[in-house]
Amino acid sequence: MKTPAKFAIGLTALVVLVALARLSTLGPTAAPESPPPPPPPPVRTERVFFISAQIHENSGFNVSEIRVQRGDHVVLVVTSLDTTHGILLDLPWVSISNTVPPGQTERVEFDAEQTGTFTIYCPNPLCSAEHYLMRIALVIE
Ligand SMILES: [Cu+2]
Repeated sequence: MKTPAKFAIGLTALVVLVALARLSTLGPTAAPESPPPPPPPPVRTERVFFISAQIHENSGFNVSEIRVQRGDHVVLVVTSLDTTHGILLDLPWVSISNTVPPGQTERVEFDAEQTGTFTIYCPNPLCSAEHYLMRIALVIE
């Protein structure tokens, strides 16, 4: 059986060993950790699309789909080749209705804030009998 004095010596030796073991893992030059740098701001890519519009009987919009990434800044440069057309876009975060007179060019801009597939329409119901077919799919990935 151990005597209290031997027990105290054994306990002291154990404490010293544990302390030495911990010191050896810390290393002599442990510098204080600095906080990680803040993440860079998201890159906002501007995507420009040149769109021509004419009555659907003569091919309507020259593009049927626009594909962008969420966060992109989208610019639509729309030229009407015959009568009044334009861009009608009713998104959950923005609504745009911009007519383009014959021979004119208009610029429409918005941010692609949510993913999904949306529809861009011609806002002029009188542009032609097939006005309802003038559509562009807007895909935000
Ligand atoms: Cu139209």
